[in-house]
Amino acid sequence: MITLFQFKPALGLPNASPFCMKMETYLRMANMDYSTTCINNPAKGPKGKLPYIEDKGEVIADTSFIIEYLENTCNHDLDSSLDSTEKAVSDAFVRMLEEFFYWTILYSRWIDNRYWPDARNIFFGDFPPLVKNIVSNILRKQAKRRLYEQGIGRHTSGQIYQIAESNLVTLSDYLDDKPYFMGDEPTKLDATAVLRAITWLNLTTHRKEKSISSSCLRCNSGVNSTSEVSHFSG
Ligand SMILES: N[C@@H](CCC(=O)N[C@@H](CS)C(=O)NCC(=O)O)C(=O)O
Repeated sequence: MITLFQFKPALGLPNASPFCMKMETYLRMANMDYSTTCINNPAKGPKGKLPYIEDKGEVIADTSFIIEYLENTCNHDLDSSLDSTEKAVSDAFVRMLEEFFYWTILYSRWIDNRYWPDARNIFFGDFPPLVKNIVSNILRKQAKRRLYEQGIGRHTSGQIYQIAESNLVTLSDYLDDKPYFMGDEPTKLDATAVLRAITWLNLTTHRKEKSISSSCLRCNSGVNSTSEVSHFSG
């Protein structure tokens, strides 16, 4: 049986990590037999990030490579109904969400002073107070450096939320009134995109971040219309 290694549930979600949510949703959508093991420290993973899986003694990290592995070994492809142009569009959306939108979530959780105290309590609540302060401050500095190196950390807070909003609008516009992002059937993009919108919606509702509320509402209708996928997220 596949074991999925991921963070424990947080923020009222099965997982605060959009990548862990994507992976577990994919496993559910593909009807695979799996169990989960919660770990706190991503450094324990083979690539220093979560999630990763173990299957028949093999350890695989990174959601893209995990999905590729599962497609090859289990002969199951959620995108089998897509032609090559549709696959290209889907891939571009996945990249937008994972390589671009992701950083705006990271900024809001780890850097924005308005939300950091809450995020710190949620993510480090189980640590003794001294360890909580030391570890969280080290990781916050690391997040700041990564955001700066990626480039998004050089923008103002307003510009970063503007990017988040424009990504959500793009997603919402493409979903339009279709049942799923790529048409009538759920595909890999639904596992990636809907869950990301839910992660964001959950945080913004929690934080009452007004500047992106209109996009969230639009995405919310998308999330509702793809409720079958939301259901897979547990
Ligand atoms: N490309 C990876 C990204 C995974 C990722 O960024 N995971 C984050 C949690 S959302 C993580 O473990 N970060 C810990 C770190 O960077 O130190 C995937 O698709 O699995």
